[in-house]
Amino acid sequence: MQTGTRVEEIGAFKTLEQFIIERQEQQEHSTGAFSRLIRDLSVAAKIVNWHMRRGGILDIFGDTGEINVQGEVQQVMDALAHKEFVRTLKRGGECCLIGSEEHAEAIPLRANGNDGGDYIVLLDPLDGSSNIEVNVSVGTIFSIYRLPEGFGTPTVEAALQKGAEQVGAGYVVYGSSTILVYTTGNGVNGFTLDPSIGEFLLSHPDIRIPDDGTMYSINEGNYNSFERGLKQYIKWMQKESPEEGLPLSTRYIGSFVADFHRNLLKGGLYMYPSTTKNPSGKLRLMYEANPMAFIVEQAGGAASDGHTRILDLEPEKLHQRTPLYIGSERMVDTAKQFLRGERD
Ligand code: AHM
Ligand code: MG
Repeated sequence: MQTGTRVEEIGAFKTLEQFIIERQEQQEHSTGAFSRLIRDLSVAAKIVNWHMRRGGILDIFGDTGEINVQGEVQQVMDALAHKEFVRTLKRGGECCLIGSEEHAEAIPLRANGNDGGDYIVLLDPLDGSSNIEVNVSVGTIFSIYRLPEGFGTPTVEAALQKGAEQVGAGYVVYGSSTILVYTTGNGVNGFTLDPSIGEFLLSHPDIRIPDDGTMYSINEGNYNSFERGLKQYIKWMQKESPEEGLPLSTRYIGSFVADFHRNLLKGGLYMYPSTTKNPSGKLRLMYEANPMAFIVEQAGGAASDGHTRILDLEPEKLHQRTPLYIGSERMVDTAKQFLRGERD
């Protein structure tokens, strides 16, 4: 990361647009469609950011009174973020199908035959939205697939591909600053939105997650419903044992994007396991676990459901949930050893 850069040196940074075009030029047969899709997603993120920054004043924080497909109370900003992403992707013309946390069915954008683009976008338009009212960071998560051959008019089946098939994935954190991080399978790069010029600037080139970390993130209020191996692992992390680098620290914001972003930069492990309330875990495979798993692996980390690599899971439904252990490779490995009962 470039630190200590003075404001008058803003021109020294590469913009997201410049970065995308440079990458595109390196690919021989590129049509530019994928670059335009990333551009469209970044435009939608800027619009959502615009709403977020004015939310308190315009009184658009709070809930809509509706329950979404997840059985959760929908926030006004959830609905607004969903609308802005759908509208921008539709206008952009590179996306043929959207799957969103805020919509029960997949949304086809191709009116008929071959109009429209060849990419499928699955997204959580506003993750952690219950935190908005108290001014805590929230985010957007997106996952991109290519439309497989043979789908003239794409249906949800076209989107049900393994995470390993993703051609791109990213997230945006709307925090103390707004940062967009994405991968296309060639490393991970982060861009900070400069509000004065309205551009995402390359602030975090080639992000690598530390192999090990000192922080773990989990909702420990659910402790009594965790499986035995996980309880043992947590007790181990809390041990007073300086020679083993223990105890570790807990950091849990309750906004997956924000917890993930911190762990990606500093090293750490985020866990949302199976609980009594959420036996299959809480987070959604297709637009939360898969995209973050793609990113973390590209940064040198790991993601598992406790036993299987997230990117190898076979999806069955758009909104299916999965237990999730994601972050520094060594921490994910240790968690798996405890879950298998190999350590106590
Ligand atoms: P959401 O997509 O409906 O916002 O739910 C996902 C969120 C994550 O951002 C966060 O890590 C988790 O739910 C928090 O859940 P809990 O309150 O059970 O700890
Ligand atoms: Mg979410």
